Amino acid sequence: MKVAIVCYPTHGGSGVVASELALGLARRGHRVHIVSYAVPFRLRGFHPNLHMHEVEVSTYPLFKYPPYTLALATKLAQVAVDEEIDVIHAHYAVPHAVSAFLARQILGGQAPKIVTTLHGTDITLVGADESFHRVIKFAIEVSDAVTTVSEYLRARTIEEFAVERPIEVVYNFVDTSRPLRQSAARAHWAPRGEKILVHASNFRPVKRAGDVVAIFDLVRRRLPAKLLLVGEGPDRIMVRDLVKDLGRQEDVHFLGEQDDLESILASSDLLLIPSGEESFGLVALEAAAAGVPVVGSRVGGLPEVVVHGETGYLLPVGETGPMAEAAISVLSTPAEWKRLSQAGRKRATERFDAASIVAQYERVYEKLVPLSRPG
Ligand code: GMT
Repeated sequence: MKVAIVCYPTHGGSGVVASELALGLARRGHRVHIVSYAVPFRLRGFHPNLHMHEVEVSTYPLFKYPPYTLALATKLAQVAVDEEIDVIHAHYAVPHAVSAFLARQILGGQAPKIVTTLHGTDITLVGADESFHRVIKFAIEVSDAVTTVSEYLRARTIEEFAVERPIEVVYNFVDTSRPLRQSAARAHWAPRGEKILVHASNFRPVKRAGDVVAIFDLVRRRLPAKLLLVGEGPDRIMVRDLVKDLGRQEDVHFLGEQDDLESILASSDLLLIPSGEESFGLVALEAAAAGVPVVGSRVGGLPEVVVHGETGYLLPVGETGPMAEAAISVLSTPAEWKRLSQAGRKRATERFDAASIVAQYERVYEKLVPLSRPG
């Protein structure tokens, strides 16, 4: 099978999932073409069966907004013809699924099939915006197959867009066969055996990074601990000010964007994810796979990833006090920490492993592409 994967190249979960899917498909012998405005960070370097196609957008004084959607559609049409693509797999509806549709219209009868994977904010935030609503509904309706990353997101998509077409849930995944590597984080940031709490996000308001600091402050009053903040985004300055106001500068460390999140998670004791909205929460799964218990909010698709009381604790959005109590209890009771850690790793391996989920995507493609096609 020849697949073109369209995704964002950034550190967000949709780009990570698309990149890991590309690697998984390539390992299984498919020819995979990544189409994006830059090489996704997980795909730098050489990977057999994997090919990069960077989209460039021409600038012209008339363009206040460079027309990326059109440049992407043109690139997809070109790659589809040159590489005899069977399936275009668009990750994130805006604008990827729309550009894929345009490419299909350009190509007519010879066009590849379109699979659209909805990731979350393309439905819940961007999609709910009046200026995009109709075009996203259209892109969902005209795709040959649509998947969502959780049951929650499937239900939300049907409700938000009143779509009647079938939508399949294909969960996000982690490669649990990769050996766990610790980073130098523990020795460097917690030399006296302090507990390490970690938060990784794009620091947008939906992540409620202020709550992360509030929870940590309560934990720190009760036990020696450090907080590692991974990622960049608009709320970072607010968070830095909050840390200062609370006098926690010594204990909170801003790591910025990190390519090797896995090893930072593997060096941590607890993940905080108190988001106001989360269709899946990929980092919660990555933490569980690394044997790290999770404390967060009971919202969106997170309960499908984190089992309350079994692999972590989920509490109502904004309840930083109870979240801190849960964190303190987990961190100060070694048997409890171990129980959650082992159950999280087991669940990640059994339910969300790359091998089975990549095979599930393969089946989505195979339903659309006649077996007789070459490749
Ligand atoms: O908009 C974002 O927050 C980023 C977006 C992304 O591109 O990573 O996150 C969404 O997709 C992830 C991968 O499927 C999910 O794990 C996240 O839960 C989802 N974010 C939200 O729903 C807020």
